[in-house]
Amino acid sequence: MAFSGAALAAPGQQGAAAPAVLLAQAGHDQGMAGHGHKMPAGAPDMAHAKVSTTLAVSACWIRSMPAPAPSAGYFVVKNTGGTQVRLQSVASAGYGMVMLHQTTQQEGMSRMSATHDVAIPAGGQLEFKPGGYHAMLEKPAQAHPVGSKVAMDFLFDNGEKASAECEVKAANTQSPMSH
Ligand SMILES: [Cu+2]
Repeated sequence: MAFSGAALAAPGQQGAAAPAVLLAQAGHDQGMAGHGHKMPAGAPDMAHAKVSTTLAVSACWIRSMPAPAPSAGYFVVKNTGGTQVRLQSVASAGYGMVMLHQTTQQEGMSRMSATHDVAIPAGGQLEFKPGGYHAMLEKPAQAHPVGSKVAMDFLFDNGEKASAECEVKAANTQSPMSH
């Protein structure tokens, strides 16, 4: 998990297994985005995904952590479509590397592990929240002060994508979106 300040200037140098995903706000013109992934042939790719009309991400926020700790992103994915869809990956121009993680409790210990293909039920929603699923945000492209907003893109296994503006909140934030 640890990364040094050098990673800020040279994203992708560390953690060679996962190349940096620096997705620009454009679509097809960004020919490099997404390439170099160890993705199975035929898997959807962010640059070519179309914006979904049935999948939406809301209430997105990022827990600001002091460097060199990675930050965590939380959000709600809503699926108004008629079929279950799986969230495959998350990308942000604000971070060199984004992974899907799940926090679980084992014998009283909290631990995080990488996860993939998180299912969003048809006509339902899934909340990524502290203590559960989250996006692990590593190698920030620049400092993201509390109160600033960072765009994130979400890629689903049906070849569609959604995006959200995520507000950076203080490290001690517990549940700012509680409802
Ligand atoms: Cu994590």
